[in-house]
Amino acid sequence: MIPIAAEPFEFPLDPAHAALIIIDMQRDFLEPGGFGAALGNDVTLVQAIVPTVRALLDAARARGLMIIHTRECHRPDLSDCPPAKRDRGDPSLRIGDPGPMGRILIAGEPGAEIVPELAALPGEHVIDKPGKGAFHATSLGDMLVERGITQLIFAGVTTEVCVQTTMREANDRGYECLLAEDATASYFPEFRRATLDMIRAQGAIVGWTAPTALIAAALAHKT
Ligand code: TIU
Repeated sequence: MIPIAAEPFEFPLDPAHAALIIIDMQRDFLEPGGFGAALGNDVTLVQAIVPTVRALLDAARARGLMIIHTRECHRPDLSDCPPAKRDRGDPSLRIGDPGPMGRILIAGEPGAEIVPELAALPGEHVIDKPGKGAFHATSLGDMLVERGITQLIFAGVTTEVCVQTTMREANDRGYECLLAEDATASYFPEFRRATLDMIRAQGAIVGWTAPTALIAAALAHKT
């Protein structure tokens, strides 16, 4: 066990049973012309974390952790996209509409791909998910049980939507969840801050948070 000086108290990292899960670092959320921008957001805020997520990914790769990348996207026929999701709000482009990076949030289109700096390597897992949470309607739960994973280290976007939803799903399933504070971002900085606070409040009611440098140092620790 390698202690990490996390908030609200020490996180007991057990690398043999820990996985890194990087949530939705896709062009559709990070680049102009994608889903995030179509919802009216400034994507520069979420682009900024790419180097930090990469540092965490490199540390997890060096340690030999199980690595999971998720992508929020839908089948081309939209059969896994509830109308309640597609019709919500007044976006400039809806899920499935043609945009500058192909059809918005559709599997196989350029916009649904993970940004090149964080692309999965052979042997890493890529999970396409139709929901905000990565456990809903995916094989993630079975995959983690099969590998004996008990701890999840989280990074990605957006903090209060897909990251928080997945962390809550994982917490209810009994996983110890640690969020890398500076490797997650929101289109709304105040939502990111509030999410970090609510995750670790009430004695880590959802999980822990720690800076990437501390997590990377723990992963590099030889025990
Ligand atoms: N991946 C993810 O967070 N999906 C979203 O739709 N996030 C927003 O903040 N819109």
